[in-house]
Formats: sequence, C-alpha cells, structure tokens
Amino acid sequence: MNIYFAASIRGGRALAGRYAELVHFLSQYGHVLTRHVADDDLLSEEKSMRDEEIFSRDMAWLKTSDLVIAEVTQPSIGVGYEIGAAVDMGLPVITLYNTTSAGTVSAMVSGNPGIQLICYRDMEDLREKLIPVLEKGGANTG
Ligand code: 6IA
Repeated sequence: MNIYFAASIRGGRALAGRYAELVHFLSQYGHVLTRHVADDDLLSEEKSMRDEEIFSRDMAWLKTSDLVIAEVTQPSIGVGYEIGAAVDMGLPVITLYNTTSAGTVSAMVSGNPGIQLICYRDMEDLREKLIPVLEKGGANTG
C-alpha cells in the first residue's frame, strides 16, 4: 500500500517531531512516499529544488497513492491543497488533528463527508485509533 503522508512544511515546522513519529509508525503498514516531510533538514534541502519540481513530483506521487494521511493540526496551504486534490482523485483521505493544540480544524476538512477526521490527544491515542483503519487499508473512510 502506497501511503501519501501530508504535513506542514512552509506552514510551520513546530510539529516536525510528531511527523517523524507518524512516518515511522505508518511505515509498518505501507510504503510512505513522502518521508521527507519528517526530515529535520528539509527546509535547507528544499533550496536545491525548484517549486515547480516539488509540485510536479508530489502530484505524481499523489496519483500513485492508495491512501492519503494528512496531519492538519498545523494549518498549511500545501496540505489543504493536497487534501482537495486527493478528494478529487477519489482517494481515501484520513486527517489527523491533535486536540491539545490551541487551534481548530478548518470546516473544509471537518465538514467534508468524504474525509475522515481522527482527533487525538497523544501518540498512543492516535495509534489506537489509526490501527483499525490502517489494517483495512484505509477503506470505509468518510
Ligand atoms: O504549504 P506547505 O509547504 O506547508 O505544504 C506542505 C505540503 O506540500 C506537504 O504535505 C508536502 O507534500 C508538500 N511540499 C511542500 N514542500 C515540499 C518539498 N520541499 N518537498 C516535497 N513536498 C513538499 C522540498 C523538500 C526536499 C527537497 C527534501
């Protein structure tokens, strides 16, 4: 199973540690195409790629994915775009939101019946909620 993991990059890297935990966890269930979103050196590495190259590569990866998992606690325009594109492609989309954060989830995510939203307190809570979904390959989302 190809998993496209989406998480904030230019939207802010405050939760980069959580993204790394998630990539590690998700790798037990499939091939994570977007491991770089958990990379600490990402913002310096990013300078070597043109934005057009980043966009084309990510959209190509999205088309080959079986499941999209997006961490939406830290708002990010790129993540929102990827979620919208994935919904248009008919892919199952699971969004993850940490309830201990000060923010709120966009209504474009929480109000969309085609997107599954998992609210979690901590990594342990998230694992418990994600495992049954991942074992079904992301089926029956929404
Ligand atoms: O607006 P944001 O930058 O927060 O958007 C983040 C989302 O856009 C992520 O889910 C990524 O899939 C995608 N994205 C944004 N920048 C990059 C990027 N930079 N590489 C891949 N995907 C990106 C270069 C990193 C690299 C050379 C290691």
